[in-house]
Amino acid sequence: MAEHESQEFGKADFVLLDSVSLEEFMANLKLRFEKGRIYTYIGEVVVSVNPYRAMNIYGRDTIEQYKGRELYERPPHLFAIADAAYKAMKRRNKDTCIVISGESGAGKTEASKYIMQYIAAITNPGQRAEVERVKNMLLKSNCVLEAFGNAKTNRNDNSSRFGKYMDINFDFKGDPIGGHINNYLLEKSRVIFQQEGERSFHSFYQMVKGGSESLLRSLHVSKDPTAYSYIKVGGQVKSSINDGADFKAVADAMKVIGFTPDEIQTVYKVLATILHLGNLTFGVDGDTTLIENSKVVAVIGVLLATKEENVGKALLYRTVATGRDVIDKQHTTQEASYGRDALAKAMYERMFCWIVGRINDVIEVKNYDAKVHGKNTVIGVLDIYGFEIFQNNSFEQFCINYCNEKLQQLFIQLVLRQEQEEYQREGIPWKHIDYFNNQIIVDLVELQHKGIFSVLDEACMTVGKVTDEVFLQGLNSKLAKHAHYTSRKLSPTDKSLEFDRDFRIRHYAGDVVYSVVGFIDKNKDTLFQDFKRLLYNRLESTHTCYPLSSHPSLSHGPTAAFYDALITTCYPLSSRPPPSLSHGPTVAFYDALITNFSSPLFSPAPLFLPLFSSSPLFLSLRSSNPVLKMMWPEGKLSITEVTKRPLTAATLFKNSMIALVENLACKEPYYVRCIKPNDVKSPLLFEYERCRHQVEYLGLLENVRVRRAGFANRQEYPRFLQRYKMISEFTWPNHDLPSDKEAVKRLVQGCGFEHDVAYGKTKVFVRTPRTLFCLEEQRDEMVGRIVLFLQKVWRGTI
Ligand code: AOV
Ligand code: MG
Repeated sequence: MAEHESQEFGKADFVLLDSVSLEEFMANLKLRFEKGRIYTYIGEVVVSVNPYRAMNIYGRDTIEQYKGRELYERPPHLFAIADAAYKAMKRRNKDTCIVISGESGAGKTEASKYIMQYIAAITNPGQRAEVERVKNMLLKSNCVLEAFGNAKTNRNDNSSRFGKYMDINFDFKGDPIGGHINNYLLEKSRVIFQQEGERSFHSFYQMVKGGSESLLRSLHVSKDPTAYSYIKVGGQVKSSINDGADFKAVADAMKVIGFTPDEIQTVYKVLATILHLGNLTFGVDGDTTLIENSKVVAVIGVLLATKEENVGKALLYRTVATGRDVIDKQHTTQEASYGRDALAKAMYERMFCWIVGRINDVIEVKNYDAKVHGKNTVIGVLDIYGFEIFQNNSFEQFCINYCNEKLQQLFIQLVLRQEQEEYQREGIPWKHIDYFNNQIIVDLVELQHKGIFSVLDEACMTVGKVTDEVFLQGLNSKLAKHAHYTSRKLSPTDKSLEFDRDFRIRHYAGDVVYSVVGFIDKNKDTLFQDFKRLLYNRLESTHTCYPLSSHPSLSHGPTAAFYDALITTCYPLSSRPPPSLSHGPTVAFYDALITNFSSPLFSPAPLFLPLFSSSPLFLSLRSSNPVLKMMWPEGKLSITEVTKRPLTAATLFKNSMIALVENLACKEPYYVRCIKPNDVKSPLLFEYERCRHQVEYLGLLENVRVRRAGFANRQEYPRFLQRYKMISEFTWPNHDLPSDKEAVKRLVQGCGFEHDVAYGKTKVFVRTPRTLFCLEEQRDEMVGRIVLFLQKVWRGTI
């Protein structure tokens, strides 16, 4: 018997509630959670409550039960939604996506993994080797990405600190043939800082705990994570996770995916470099800033395959242009620390993106000819960082919470739109249901000129000293009247706004107080981290152009001798131009210079050292490690790309979110709405208020209402017949009416449900759940009678 008849476990679909009220909804959710039924439907949406315990519902036998079945035939499950998305894609050749949302710790990442496992398990019945390979890669990539992109936070021991959207491509047979991962804004500030009780990314602890002695010796890393300041800021080096075992699992997964030994070694070197960087301290001797623990510098030099003095210079000096001269200016200790941290963050972020890129190289669809095999279709799985509120909320939380606003907006649009479209398509009238539309908050953040991101970008472009306070003033003057924005200045008596630096956003999921400190820096990030671009722009602007192609020594491209001549003669470039470049170097010349910068033939003259030495790029470009160089690919950029003004972190994030939403909107969406039952990770505790709040802000009640105001259930005619044909003499075992639609009409008439049913073009719509109950009851009864009858026939008693 399908589970939805059993009252013991509550209603399997919220649309079947006797009346739609918050109380009834909550009572059903609570009952089901307590009975170990963590999934419940709202039509085709799965509501999931994190069980915080291992559930025996994901095994091979369960998978078999869901394979190819319809949603309502089995108890609610992620597998059913995965199957529905898969079937829709296969039957109708449609791209689908599964959007998993919910706050931090609600169970999104776990859900996304079960969904992928299910898809992998039900595909490739023919055991084709190439498909098996792809499936294996897709599954293995999770483990690698979690190691480098997840961390323990105060909300979740395995919190995703990056957003992930994964496309799985299928061939005409419905077997996975490849995929692609898009990653969104990694919370790189975690590399250097963690709040009390939190950890840095798992990868660091995994290496320190799980790395072999010889590996650690070669990296000069000790086995004690508390020896490294960057990863002990939060005071938590242990977690519920077994770091040592995970280290091996991740190393194996990387091998399987196809990372070479050199690549894996380089990853360890980058991790070790970051650990060492964190231990560097700066002091002063008279006027000189110096590194107090110079042995560490030597170690970093070795790890990065560059000279010790390059590292030292990069950390202690920066280049300043005074008029036409270029000089080395020493950092203050504060500036040096800032630069060190920026380098550590940039190195980690680059490495993470490079890892994603390498995985994509391996899983991308190869050798698929759409002309021969037909269109390859896609199921996208979105698992992003959930809404979060911490003790201190900064730029990262702001971006994460904005991202959740965007997804909520998409849910509102698609769930309503889908419903609307279905009624229209089927020729059934539609009634409007009220709901809270969070578009106003999305606009507050992203609107051109008026939105918070625009105000932030504007503040970052301001000439002169830009401070976070300037940004806050901008917000206060532009948004003073906005219903979802306030700040300490605007609401001085508000107790939740403790400090002058605070502003508060009323998000769809709750109020969050953000500290403005660090916004400017984090947003500008892309503006200043790339010192190579700075070099380019500055040199270009101080020199006139010379047509490089006509230069005799360059007719076959720049030679080693050319560079030699350049280096020796052009210092100082502006005051004494080399004769062969009497009109000054051209743009193309600089292009060539930069492109060839990592060439072994090229050794930068003193002029260039300080220019590059303030850049993180300097280290990698000068490094002779080819894997490291791949993580810093700007050397390959053309001049137009290099000279373009870099976008800010906020703008990049906003653009990536807009693109993501557009991509999801053109696919057929399936939703998983995750709920976190308590804050203490207990499998027993259903904190009523906490859950009620989530149900409210997720708009679940409205979802039920929309679903019910129209029709609680809809089924295609043949499917409906197949399930209920035994309850009418006109339809069992077969009907002789002109169409299935006519047969369904006849069946419904016979049961007396006509008033509660509407007939669409391809589907029958059932308004109230009670009708469905009755149908199910009658079906059960008839099935029972038929079985009895057949048994008698077999026994020969009839
Ligand atoms: P999240 O992805 O939604 O948070 P996770 O999927 O990482 O949350 O879940 C948090 C923890 O809850 C997991 O590590 C498990 O211990 C437990 N859990 C979740 N779902 C299940 C399940 N189906 N069965 C058993 N345990 C589960 V965040 O990434 O922080 O937004 O950013
Ligand atoms: Mg997650």
